[in-house]
Amino acid sequence: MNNKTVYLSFSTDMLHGGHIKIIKKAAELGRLVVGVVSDEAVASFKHYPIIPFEDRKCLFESITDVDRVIEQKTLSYKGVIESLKPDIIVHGDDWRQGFQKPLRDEVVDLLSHYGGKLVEFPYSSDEKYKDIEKRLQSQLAIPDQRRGRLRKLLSIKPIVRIIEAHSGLTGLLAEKTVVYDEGKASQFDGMWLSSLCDSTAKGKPDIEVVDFSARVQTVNEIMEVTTKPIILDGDTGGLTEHFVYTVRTLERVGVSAVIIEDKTGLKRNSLFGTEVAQTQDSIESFCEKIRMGKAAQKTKDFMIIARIESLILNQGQEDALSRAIAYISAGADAIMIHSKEKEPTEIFNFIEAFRSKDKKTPIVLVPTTYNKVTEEEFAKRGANMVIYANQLTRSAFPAMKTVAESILKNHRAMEADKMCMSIKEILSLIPEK
Ligand code: SPV
Ligand code: MG
Repeated sequence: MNNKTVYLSFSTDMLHGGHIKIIKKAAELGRLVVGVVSDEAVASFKHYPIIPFEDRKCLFESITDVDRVIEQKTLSYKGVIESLKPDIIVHGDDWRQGFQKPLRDEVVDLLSHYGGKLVEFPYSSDEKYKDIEKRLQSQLAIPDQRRGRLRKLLSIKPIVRIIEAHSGLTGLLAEKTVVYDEGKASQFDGMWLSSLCDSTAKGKPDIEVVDFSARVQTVNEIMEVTTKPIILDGDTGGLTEHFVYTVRTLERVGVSAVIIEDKTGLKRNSLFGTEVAQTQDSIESFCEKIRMGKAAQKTKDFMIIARIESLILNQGQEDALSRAIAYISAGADAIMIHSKEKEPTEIFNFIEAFRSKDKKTPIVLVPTTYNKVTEEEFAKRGANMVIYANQLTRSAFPAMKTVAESILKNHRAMEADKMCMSIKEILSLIPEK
């Protein structure tokens, strides 16, 4: 056998005959090092891996043609090329086009610096394997598989990115929207079942008037067509005696987390701030709700996230901080700190003060008003999750209203047509199988 180092990377959850053939061919070129793409990098461009990294690594280590297995932390090969300096990189020729092209260009450039070679095998996509892959992916929707994924994402990602969903259709947008840029892929990590958007979609105000059964119905609609983790906006959580049942139901159906806010009485939307009467719950009473909720859950996966309304209600940072500490000692798995200010100053100050006392409890933010800050900056400052809580609803409504007005004005739909997607597109938007 020659002494050449050959590198081939995999992001697959399963090994099939096609993979084994490529491994055999690659091993004929030299000593084969297999790169297993990290969970985070796989989740960025396809779906969350069903088989965790360590198990996927074991799978390749058991193949005789494979000399060594290493982790590939990013979709880019840069890190691997710099540390391994492979003589040959093997890849399917499918990456000559599409989102992977910038990755290929980078590989070609880096290899040229030291005379490395890229060997491309013709890519063949087999329907049989595609079908198995699809069936495997559908496993992600099973409640026991879905529920714990939010905790996993929090442990592997610098910041978890969540978007609002209030129907099957918005759920699909959250599930499937991917943006590619320079060989990197971005997508949402999960869904926020906003009380504001769920109520608005039903033509009702955001005052807990849409009852829990109706909220669970929305959860089920979304769950039927998606696989990503779901966080329910649980409003105040209601009476403690009722909240324990809420936790059990949500946990059973596969919801990953509920966020409850420390308000009591008639709940109004936080973004009203002090314009309307809103009452904050006492620390003791809210802690009791958290404690009872945590005691009611059956798995380790489910999360109860305590939402602090002190900044919304002008109670100041000290109040917010002491509540955060109390809620965590009552068992809260994470805290959400809310603000309606346009500037992020009070949020930044809170994060800094909180992180000086608590290094690891996840911090959740809803940057609706202070929206100029990027996710990277929030992560740098110590936040762990951002929720885009209402943007799909707020963008869809004006579009629908403009079209409705255009039809009324023109007594026909022709003028509105250019604002609509084509009939062909809407018919094929959701495939029949
Ligand atoms: C929601 O989306 O319903 C929320 C966040 O609770 S906010 O509307 O900002 O209060
Ligand atoms: Mg809400």
